[in-house]
Amino acid sequence: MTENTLTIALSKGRIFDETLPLLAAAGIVPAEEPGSSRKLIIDTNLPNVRLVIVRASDVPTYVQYGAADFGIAGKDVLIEHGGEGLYQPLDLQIAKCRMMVAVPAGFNYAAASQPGNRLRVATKYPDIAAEHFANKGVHVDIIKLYGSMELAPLVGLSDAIVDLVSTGGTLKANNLEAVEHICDISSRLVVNKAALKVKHRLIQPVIEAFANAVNNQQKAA
Ligand code: PRT
Ligand code: MG
Repeated sequence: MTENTLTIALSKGRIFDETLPLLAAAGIVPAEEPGSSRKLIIDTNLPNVRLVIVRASDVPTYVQYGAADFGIAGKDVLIEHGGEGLYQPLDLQIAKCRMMVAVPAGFNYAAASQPGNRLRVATKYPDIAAEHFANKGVHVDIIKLYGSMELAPLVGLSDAIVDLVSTGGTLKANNLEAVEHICDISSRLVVNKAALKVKHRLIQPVIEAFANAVNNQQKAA
């Protein structure tokens, strides 16, 4: 953690795309597109600012340990990470989606999820799923998966899944239906607590530029 440089942790894909306008508002323009390059460290137009490209679920870890000063992570990832060592000053209102329970079309979820019953639930989000079903008084066997949750109920691995839904197209294509809304998800700015103190002069203007850009986007919407 060099005092006069800023390292920003981002994931490829939707978060990167939706972060570009926010970075631009803070005067930061990446030198290249991570999609078109295999580089994991990307320079920017500013000599003291660089981006590191990591897995979406690894962003909080890089920031927690100060390997990046700040980053952008989905609320889903932050809940599972726990948020230790991180400030979360801003909801960026990007990469929005919903955490849902889904089951095969026609499955009688209302009957299966009565308090006292037992359900097998496949998910990448064991903490979120466990809390949701504990609140309902439903016993669950959580089956941790790392992707393609939609497959699990189709091949008898689970009764239900807990996953993110945005358009609903993936559920539909696999003959599943959303039966319960757990929470709304968007991406947050996460800042290393020590870096916020030591590099306040560098980080504070970026937080303010992001906040203004988010406000302007909300007004325009
Ligand atoms: O892909 P990788 O394993 O590296 O990581 P990741 O899947 O966590 O990363 P990425 O880039 O796919 O997602 C990053 C973040 O985007 C997530 O942490 C969420 O906060 C947010 N986000 C927003 C989403 C979605 N929308 C989303 N729809 N993340 C995933 N999805 C998936 C969902 O899991 C399901 O498989 O898209 C599918 C459903 O989409 P629809 O449009 O068919 O409903
Ligand atoms: Mg993905």
